[in-house]
Amino acid sequence: MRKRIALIGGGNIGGVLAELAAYRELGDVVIFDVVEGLPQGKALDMAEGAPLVGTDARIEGANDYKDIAGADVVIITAGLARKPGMSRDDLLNTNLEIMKSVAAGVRDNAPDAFVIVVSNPLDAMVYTFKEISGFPKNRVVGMAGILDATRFRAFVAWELGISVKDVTALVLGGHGDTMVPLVRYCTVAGVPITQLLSQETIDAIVKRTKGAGGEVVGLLKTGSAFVSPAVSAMEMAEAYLRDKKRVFACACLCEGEFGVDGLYVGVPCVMGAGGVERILEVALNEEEQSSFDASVEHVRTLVGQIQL
Ligand code: TXD
Repeated sequence: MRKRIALIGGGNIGGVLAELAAYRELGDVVIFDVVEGLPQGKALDMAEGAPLVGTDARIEGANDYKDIAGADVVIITAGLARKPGMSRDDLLNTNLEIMKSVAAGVRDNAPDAFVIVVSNPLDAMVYTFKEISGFPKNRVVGMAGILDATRFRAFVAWELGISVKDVTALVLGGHGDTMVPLVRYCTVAGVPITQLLSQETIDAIVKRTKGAGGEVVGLLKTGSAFVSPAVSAMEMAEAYLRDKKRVFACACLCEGEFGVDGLYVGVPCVMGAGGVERILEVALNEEEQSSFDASVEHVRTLVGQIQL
C-alpha cells in the first residue's frame, strides 16, 4: 500500500514537489489548489509521463479538501511568493489568511498527517498552522534551514571546485535576513572551511547565502526560487516516509531548547518516522548565540503581529 502525499498549493514549488514525489514513487500524490483546473492539469500532465519514468504512483488534482483524506504527509506551499523589492515578511498579512483556511482544511481532512510548511514568511506560517491545527509539535515542521544550508554548501563547493556532496553545513534561526550560517560547523569532508577559505571569502559566502532567495527573485522577477525549495521539502518528507533519521536544520517548535520557548525557529533536528523526533542542541559560541538570539527576536516580533 503506497503512502499518500497531499500538496496544498499547486504552483511553482507544488508542481516540482508533485513530480519529485510521484517520479521517485514516494507515494500517491494529490495536488490541492483553489484555482480550478490547475492541480488537475498538472496532475494529468505528470501522469501521462509516468510510463517513461516507470512510476505507478497515482497523481491527482483536487479543489476540494475531502480529496486529501488519509494523507500521510502534507506539504503546504499555498500563498503568495515574493516579487522584486519585497521581503518575506511583506507576505505576512495575505499568507496568514490563506494559512488559516489551509490549516482548517488539513486539520479536518488529514488529522494524522506529518505536515511540512513551506509558505513564507516561514517561521510565522508554521506557527500559525500549529496553533490552528492543534497537531502535536513533532508532526508540524517548517522547511527553511535545510534550504539555506544547501545554498551555503553549493557556494562553498563552487568556490573550492569540489563536489557539493562533500560539504556539510548548518544554518539556524529565522528564515530571512537574520538567519545564522554556522561557519564553525561547515566542513569539507570533516575539514573546517576556515582551513580552506579566507575570512573574506567566507564572509562573502555568508552574505550570499542570506541573500540567496532575493538573488533568484531579482533574476526571475515574476516569483521566487522553486526547485531548490521543493528538493529541500522532499528531502524532509522522504526522511519521514522512510524513517531515515536524517539531521538537518528545520523550523521546529522550541520549548526551552536553545533558550527559546514557544516559537518555531530553525534548529538542528532528527527527522524520521516520528516526524521531528528530537532537537539537537549544538554548542554556540558567544557571537553565534548573539546572532541566534537576534534572529529569534525577529521571529518573535513577526509572530507577535499574528491575529488568529
Ligand atoms: O524556504 C522557503 N520556505 C521558501 C518558501 C522558499 C521559496 C518560496 N517560499 C514560499 O513558498 C513563497 O514565498 C510562497 O509563499 C510559497 C509558494 O511559493 P510558489 O513559488 O510555489 O508560489 P506560487 O507559484 O504562487 O504557488 C502558490 C500556489 C498558487 O497555485 C495558488 O493558487 C495557491 O498557492 N493558493 C492556494 N492553495 C490552496 N489554498 C489557498 N487558500 C490558496 N491560495 C493560493
